[in-house]
Amino acid sequence: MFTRDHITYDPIDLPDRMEMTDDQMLAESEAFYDRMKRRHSVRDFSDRPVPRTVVEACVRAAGTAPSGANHQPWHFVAISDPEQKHRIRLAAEEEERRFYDGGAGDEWLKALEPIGTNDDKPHLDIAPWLIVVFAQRWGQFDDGTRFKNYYVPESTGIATGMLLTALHHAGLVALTHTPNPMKFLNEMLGRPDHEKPTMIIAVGHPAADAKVPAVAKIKKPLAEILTVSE
Ligand code: IYR
Repeated sequence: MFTRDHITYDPIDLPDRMEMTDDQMLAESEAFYDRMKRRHSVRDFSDRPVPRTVVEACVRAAGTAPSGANHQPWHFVAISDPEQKHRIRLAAEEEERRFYDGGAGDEWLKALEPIGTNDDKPHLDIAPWLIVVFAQRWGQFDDGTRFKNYYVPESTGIATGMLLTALHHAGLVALTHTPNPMKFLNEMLGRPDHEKPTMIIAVGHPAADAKVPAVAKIKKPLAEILTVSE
């Protein structure tokens, strides 16, 4: 991907310029908010399959994210193989049992009560796809020499957010899942040691009787999340 002949500054005209009036901008941003407020983290999946091409298009969208020095320090592994998903479920549930049996501490477990999570993770079997996100501490030129990556958690977080947005935009639901520790995923998925698994995202369609926690509908009002100085 990175070659040593791409390490000098070479400005080009801004491609794909979007010209909108103020009214169009407002209409677009409000329509986007309207769409995004319908995104929910869903734990109850149906087994309806999702075409690989849809997952690929969503990951391609995630790959357009901005990143430190444009190093794109992420790698996604998409799994639909039922046996592989099951192995991930068993390993994740083992970690989660320790977490919910007290490893998390009282305050954390109390915080999770309204969300209704526990150590049972059937969605890791049922959801047609699991996408595991890896953050890369360093990258490699095509000649094999290493370079350091910068703002790795931030960059990977932005790409992951864009992936969740793309999945929602494609009519899918997702659940971010973070068993702790997650290092078992490196070995299971054959990823190198310098990559840190950050998240498992279960992807699919919601079950007919899917539920979400009522508290998840309570979002902070704009006045609480935005301060304007003009
Ligand atoms: N990793 C656990 C616990 C968990 C933690 C947070 I913070 C959540 O918002 C939800 C769950 C799990 O996935 O169950």
